[in-house]
Amino acid sequence: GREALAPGALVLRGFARNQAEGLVAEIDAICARAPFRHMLTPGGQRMSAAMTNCGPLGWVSDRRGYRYQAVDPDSGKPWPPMPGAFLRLAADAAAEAGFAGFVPDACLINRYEPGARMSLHQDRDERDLSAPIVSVSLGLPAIFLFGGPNRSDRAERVLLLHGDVVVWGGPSRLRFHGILPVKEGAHALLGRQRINLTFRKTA
Ligand code: MD5
Ligand code: FE
Repeated sequence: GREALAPGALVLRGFARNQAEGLVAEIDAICARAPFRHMLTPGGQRMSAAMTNCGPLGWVSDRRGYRYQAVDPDSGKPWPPMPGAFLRLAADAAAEAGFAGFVPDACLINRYEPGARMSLHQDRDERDLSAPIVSVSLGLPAIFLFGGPNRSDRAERVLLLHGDVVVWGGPSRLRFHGILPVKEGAHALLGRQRINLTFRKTA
């Protein structure tokens, strides 16, 4: 089913569920070459979600700030290529939301173990803010905080489950958002983790 969360924000419930095993196999291959790591915020805090990337560009954070770069700072090598199945899924989901021709150049992969969270933030490191972000939830459930254009706006809570895909575009592209601490649990395919793929057009 499809649920309009807000102008520009579309939830596609279970859109990726029947491809999840294939996606997990691709994630395993990616993290064999570019392992999950806990990046530091510019303020020096270790992020509780572990991250890696695939595609031409990857999101990185360290004491110098946030940015997209072609090289994994841990290995000095390019990020693993974006699997064809990732590109197709992202384009198919974006098309459902009216964004035909979405070709992401970055896929940030977030891994949340129980207790991990993501505090309220905006995604604004991308050059072209007219392109949507497509996010794919796998594994343990999470409560997504969907705020407004200002940090102080009250946030709505949205439960995201294994296989759910959300397209964040238009007026929802710059809303504040976050993830509450993931609850303890075990998922049949992914065990004690939630993985979120975020597809972005950054350049
Ligand atoms: C997650 N990741 O579940 C989320 C999914 C991140 C991040 O927030 O930055 O890695 S992406 C959610 C998103 C993206 C762009 C806009 C909005 C939400 N929004 O307007 O609410 O790990
Ligand atoms: Fe974000």
